Amino acid sequence: MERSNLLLAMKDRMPEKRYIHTIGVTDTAIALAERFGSDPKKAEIAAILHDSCKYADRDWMEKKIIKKKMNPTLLKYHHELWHAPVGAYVAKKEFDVRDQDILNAIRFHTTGRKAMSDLEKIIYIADMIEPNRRYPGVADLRAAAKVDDLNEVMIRCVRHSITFLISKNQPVYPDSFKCYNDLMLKRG
Ligand code: DGI
Ligand code: FE
Ligand code: FE
Ligand code: FE
Repeated sequence: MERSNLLLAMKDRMPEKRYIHTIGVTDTAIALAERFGSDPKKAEIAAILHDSCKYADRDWMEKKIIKKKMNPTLLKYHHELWHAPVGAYVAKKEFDVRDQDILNAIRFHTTGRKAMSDLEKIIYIADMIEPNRRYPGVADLRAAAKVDDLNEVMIRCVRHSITFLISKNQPVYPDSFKCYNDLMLKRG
């Protein structure tokens, strides 16, 4: 599907604010892909579709996670995490996305994971720093994203997410720790 058609489909599935976020992630992801030598076309599709299930019914997502044999650990953690793997499922089923890297970028956009591809990192980062995001520390992350080492940018972003969750007394999904440790251990 074309960019404009995918965007129209997203407009129907989310409130205006989330749609504006989606466009912000898309523009940011394309720019990051161009800068880091990743495929901007893949970044565009992954970004447009990344939050397609942000407002999906919770019970429906729970059933999909069970029925499609997604990681059952997801169900023990906050339902906010579910829109990412279920979004990857919807990208494949409803929007006919076949590219595994695009699907993984959607699937792991909230938690990250060990050994992420460049495209996965780009979507994770774009989601955190797109221009419409407002949270304490976002300016520092935007500045950090200007350095030329994608892994360093990713470390800053995932560290911010984990630290934020801990400061809010929230559990942290294991993939986020695995993501962080993997990047730290590979650091030159
Ligand atoms: O969907 P977005 O708002 O654009 O961003 P996102 O997909 O990164 O989701 C962010 C939300 O998910 C935010 O409310 C924090 C929550 N979250 C992310 N990782 C974890 C988490 N919540 C818990 N409890 N544990 C996590 O590991
Ligand atoms: Fe999301
Ligand atoms: Fe995120
Ligand atoms: Fe998002």
